[in-house]
Amino acid sequence: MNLDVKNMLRRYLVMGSQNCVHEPEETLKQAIAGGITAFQYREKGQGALVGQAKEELGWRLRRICKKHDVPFFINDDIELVESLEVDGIHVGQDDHHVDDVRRKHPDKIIGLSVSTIRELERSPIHQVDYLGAGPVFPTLTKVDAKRAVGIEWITTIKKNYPTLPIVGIGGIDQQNAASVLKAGAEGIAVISAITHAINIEQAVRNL
Ligand code: 3NM
Repeated sequence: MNLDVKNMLRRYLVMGSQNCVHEPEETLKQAIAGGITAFQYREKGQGALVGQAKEELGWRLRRICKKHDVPFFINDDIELVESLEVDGIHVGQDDHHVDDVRRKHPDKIIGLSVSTIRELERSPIHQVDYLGAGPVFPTLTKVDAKRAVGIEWITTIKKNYPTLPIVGIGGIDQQNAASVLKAGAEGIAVISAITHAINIEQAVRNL
């Protein structure tokens, strides 16, 4: 397992069954063939599975990641940290508090989403291993997404926390991915540009 967080963030697929047009397992396998460097199971929003069905799909996806040595993150749902044997946990501003997550899981990789200076200032940054910066561009995938912050937001975070790894998220596709990296992000986190692609493997390669 590659525990270098910066390399992990390079091509980070975020996905739940609600984002998929193909079978989730098939989508993940093809994305791995295309070269994703991490996977986040984010079963959230309209049409998302809950309870046992959520856990069962999580385990099927987890097994695929294990087989290919791809780091597996869970979005917010700390109930599943043990049962899915996750490598890391990603939380948003309205999710479980980073301090609690860190206390309960001192050895896991923890990522936190930040969209504004205020969020950055009031977050326990010293407790996290990376920041998710977004939405960089407008996105239709997350209905409650904030206003697009632009690549300048990545530059601003970098200025404040030069050594902390950053992954950009929101509206990233093959046309704009390079600009996110150029602004200083270690990687890009993507949902629809991968999950909605006709050829998923090729879509990941193009990113
Ligand atoms: N979080 P797509 S934007 C899950 O800004 C998520 O924190 C965001 O989907 C944030 O790649 C987003 O299809 C949706 O735009 C990303």
